[in-house]
Amino acid sequence: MNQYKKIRETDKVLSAYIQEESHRQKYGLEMIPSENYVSDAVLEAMGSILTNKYSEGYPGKRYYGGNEFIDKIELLTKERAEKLFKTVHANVQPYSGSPANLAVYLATCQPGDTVMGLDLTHGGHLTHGWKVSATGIFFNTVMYHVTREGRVDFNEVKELVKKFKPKLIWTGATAYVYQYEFDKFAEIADSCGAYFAADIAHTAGLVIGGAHLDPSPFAHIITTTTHKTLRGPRGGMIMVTKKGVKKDPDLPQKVDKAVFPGLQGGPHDHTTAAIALALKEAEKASFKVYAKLIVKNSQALARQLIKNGLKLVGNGTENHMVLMDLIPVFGPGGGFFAQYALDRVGITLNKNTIPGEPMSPFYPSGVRLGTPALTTRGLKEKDLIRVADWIGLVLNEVTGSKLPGDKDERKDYLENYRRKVDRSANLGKIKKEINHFAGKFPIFAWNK
Ligand code: DSN
Repeated sequence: MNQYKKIRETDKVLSAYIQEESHRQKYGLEMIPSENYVSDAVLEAMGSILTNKYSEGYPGKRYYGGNEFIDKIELLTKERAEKLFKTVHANVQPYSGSPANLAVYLATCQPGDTVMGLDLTHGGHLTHGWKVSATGIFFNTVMYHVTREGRVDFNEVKELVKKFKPKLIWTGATAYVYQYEFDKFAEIADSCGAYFAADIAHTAGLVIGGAHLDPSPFAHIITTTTHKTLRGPRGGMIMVTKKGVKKDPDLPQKVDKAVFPGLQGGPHDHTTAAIALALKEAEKASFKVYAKLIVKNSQALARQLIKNGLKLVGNGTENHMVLMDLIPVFGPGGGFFAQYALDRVGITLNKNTIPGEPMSPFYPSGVRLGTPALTTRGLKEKDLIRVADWIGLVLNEVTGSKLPGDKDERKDYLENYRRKVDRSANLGKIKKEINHFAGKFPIFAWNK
């Protein structure tokens, strides 16, 4: 294998680890809904000489010399982002989603101001004000929730807004199976004069691919990571909409100041270039096909999981992910059992809380899985039906495992569980089938 030849020549130990991970990525089924595979072009940009440069500041206003070409790259990326997301300003420097979101607080709020976001255990994100995040420590955060069906409880949102009059309201999630209701949030935020920020990290690719509602007419600010459905490098962006500039003409400058010098130093120019490439790929007609197929695949997966007797939050999905309620299979706190057994056969997903979670984020009662990465590899609806059948078989194999209520008992129980799963001949057989199946798909099937 010639891939990463120089790494192999320089560091055999590291090279072996990378090869192992590369093998896992090729022969397994990657179903963590926030993960994806990038094109070779994006990968090349990430590994380019652009990593050698420092460029604090913004195009035309840098603190170091030698930035004439970096300026061109950043401007190109910014223009592409603004066009694709229909916004008037894009900052493409955030290192990832969490710093991007923190910059929004810095741009719009003072420490101690009241902000609102979706509760983490109901599918929200840490940076939407969760208590252990800097956003929950330095701001007065009020959390809204979802109903049993997993939809945002807008009656609650309205009441909370009336009572607490937040300065900033977030929408967006990490575990939400419906389209984000930007219009409803906009109406509520406008009623109290709050900034409305849409964090579309999970759905950015779906938005520009026409497979999800568009936040640009509704939100003042849009944040996103660039590595999920958008299929770029690990990075982040903050965009200001026309509506945002109407509310606050200085918002673009406030955002830029918050990112640098507020929070970050030099931007990662190799990442910026890779974002430019991902955005270029997202301009192609085939990206729309990919985005729509992600949703179709996820709906095919959901239907077949239900056919196999499994319970899904919301009984299906409107986007790229499915949230499985495993209480009927394992009782409360059984997400780990599913994650571990599926990992063992090569299906990677993650344990996750479900609405009304009876346990905790560490021992949640569900799993979250999705189709962006598999869609990038070229899997279609019929393939997802097969995948759902394997998931059904694996869960059948380990059904009845139950998380002990007594914390001291848990360690031994979980160790025994792992041993049983590792030794299972049936699971070993399924693993071989899955490795064979996954290995037939290219890593990136959308080169045209
Ligand atoms: N880690 C991301 C996810 O998996 O959804 C959120 O930051």
